Amino acid sequence: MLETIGLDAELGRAVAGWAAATDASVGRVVRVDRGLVSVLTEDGIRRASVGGGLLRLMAHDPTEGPCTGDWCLLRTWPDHRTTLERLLPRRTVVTRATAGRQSRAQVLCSNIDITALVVALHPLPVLSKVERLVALAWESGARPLVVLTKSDLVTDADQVADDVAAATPGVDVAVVSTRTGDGVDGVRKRLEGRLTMALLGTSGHGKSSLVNALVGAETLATRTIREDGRGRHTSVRRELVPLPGGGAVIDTPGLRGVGLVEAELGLEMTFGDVQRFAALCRFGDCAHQGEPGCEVVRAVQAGELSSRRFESWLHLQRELRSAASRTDARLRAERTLESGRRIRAAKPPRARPDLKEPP
Ligand SMILES: Nc1nc2c(ncn2[C@@H]2O[C@H](COP(=O)(O)OP(=O)(O)O)[C@@H](O)[C@H]2O)c(=O)[nH]1
Ligand SMILES: [Mg+2]
Ligand SMILES: [Zn+2]
Repeated sequence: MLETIGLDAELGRAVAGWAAATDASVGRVVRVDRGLVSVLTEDGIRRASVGGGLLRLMAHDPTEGPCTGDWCLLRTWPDHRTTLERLLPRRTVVTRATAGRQSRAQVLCSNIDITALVVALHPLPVLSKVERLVALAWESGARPLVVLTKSDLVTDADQVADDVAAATPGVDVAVVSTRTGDGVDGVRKRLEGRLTMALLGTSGHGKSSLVNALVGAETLATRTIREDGRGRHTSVRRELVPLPGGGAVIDTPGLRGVGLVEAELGLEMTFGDVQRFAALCRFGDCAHQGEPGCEVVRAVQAGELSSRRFESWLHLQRELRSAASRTDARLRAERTLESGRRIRAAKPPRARPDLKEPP
């Protein structure tokens, strides 16, 4: 069972020694509700609380805590309680900056092979928003895929798909309608090889409907009706759903504003063309606001670069810079606290649990 959602020889080796020595079992986190974690194991879903060692790591760094998609080790105690003891090293992570003034990364889900950016064809997609999502997706380490949904509502789906493909070089673009079923098989095919796909995007664009179409059943609530009778679409949890033919999808709640953290690589992948012009500006710190010898502005004026793309890139860059400065401020504050603390107690070195050496 776990093989069909990505448990492979490498992961198997990583857990073998430890699991045998401690009688632990392996599983994959399908959902986290506050402290309680639902884990898919060979014996079905088990509910576990987070073990003490892991809690201590989390106190230091919340990203060490379990998230949907994590491979983990569970132990069952004589009183039948189950605890989640360790997380296996994450191969990929989707993160976002947390809301609020501190820009600390929050891990949304892990061990993703494909990040699907789900964008409805109707109303017409805003290209700068798609670019922004794609930048986030590259950062995760997973392969991005743009899924354009609701193709039944428009007549020019292929034209829009071409525009999106032009704005996201090197990224696969799929067109689907969950209403007619068009294109759903194409998305399912991309999960061959027992891959895991996370669905990202703003709510209302059809993520949960796509999960249902892929599974072929009503798995997740696509609709809740509010008291006042107005329809509202919600999916409040990040939930990993195994597909009948192998592979898994993770539905995520709508991302209101996707914050970018350390997305330098994502910018590079998404705006490589703009960055190549920028590298040729006369001044290294050119702000591309009319400085002499600015290659970016020249390219826009010469029609070699669209001004829409230039604006979109500028906007993302500014956002990155301010996120980085917030992180710097937080790190400075933490360092001050830390040096105060060191006077009282020397901190033990922080080590990641080494899975190869059984305790
Ligand atoms: N016409 C049409 N409507 C769709 C399609 N996919 C989803 N919808 C509708 O769009 C709304 C939001 O869908 P949902 O899957 O809940 O979006 P989510 O918030 O991204 O999970 C619902 O009313 C769906 O019925 C589609 O392919 N075609
Ligand atoms: Mg949903
Ligand atoms: Zn410039």
